[in-house]
Amino acid sequence: MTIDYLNFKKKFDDEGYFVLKNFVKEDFISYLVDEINKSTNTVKYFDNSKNLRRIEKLYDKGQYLISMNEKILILLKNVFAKDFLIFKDKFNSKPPGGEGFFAHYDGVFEFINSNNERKKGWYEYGDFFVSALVAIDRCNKENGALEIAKSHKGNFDQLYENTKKDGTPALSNELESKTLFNLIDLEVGDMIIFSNRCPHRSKKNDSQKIRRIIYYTYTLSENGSKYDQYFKDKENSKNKSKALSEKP
Ligand SMILES: O=C(O)CCC(=O)C(=O)O
Repeated sequence: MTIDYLNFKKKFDDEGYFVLKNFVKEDFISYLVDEINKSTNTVKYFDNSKNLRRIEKLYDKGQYLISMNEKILILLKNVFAKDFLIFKDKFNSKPPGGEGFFAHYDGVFEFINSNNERKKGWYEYGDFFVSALVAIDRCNKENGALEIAKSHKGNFDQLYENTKKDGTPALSNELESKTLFNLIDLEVGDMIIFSNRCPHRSKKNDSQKIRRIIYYTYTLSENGSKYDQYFKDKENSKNKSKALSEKP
């Protein structure tokens, strides 16, 4: 398969995101799922019905998880001609009936740190964030696939004005109603690469089957790794409302 990196870069510059079909094969995903299911020393989140909804700190918990990160790093280097480092990582699981996610930017929220200082979300760690979302299951309208909009311009303060300013990066209702979202159907192993400045959301899973994705986020390596600092700050954050899912 030849990959048209220039075309991806153009799409990213124009829209803030692009889709890469068949990034990994189905058997790779099956091994990955085994590793996720067996992973330990991670952080797990459950919803009110005790369904597993998210696992964090897992990108280095198995050879396929590690390989996935390495493959994404190579792709990002080829597209952006820059080196990246993993910033944060999660596995999202949406069980049948599981709630969706409010429309939001990634990382555009304020939090209060352990010294009671007000901090600017992810912008404490950099100003360029790109995420890779890989489908573990088919993602479609019925099961709450990602809906994404063209990236918005602006720095933290400008983007923050478009949010609800409630400790989450949720978009204001006014902006959400004016924004055109594009639902992205994915087959197993397909991937979306997108900027944190792309508004995105997803609906409830109305199907009978689970919908799972991997969601790794990257920062430029020139600023050094922010991974440990991010998770430490997240743990110590005094924000009351950290949840994006409609019923966490
Ligand atoms: O899993 C989804 O449907 C969307 C996830 C998302 O937007 C997020 O975790 O920031």
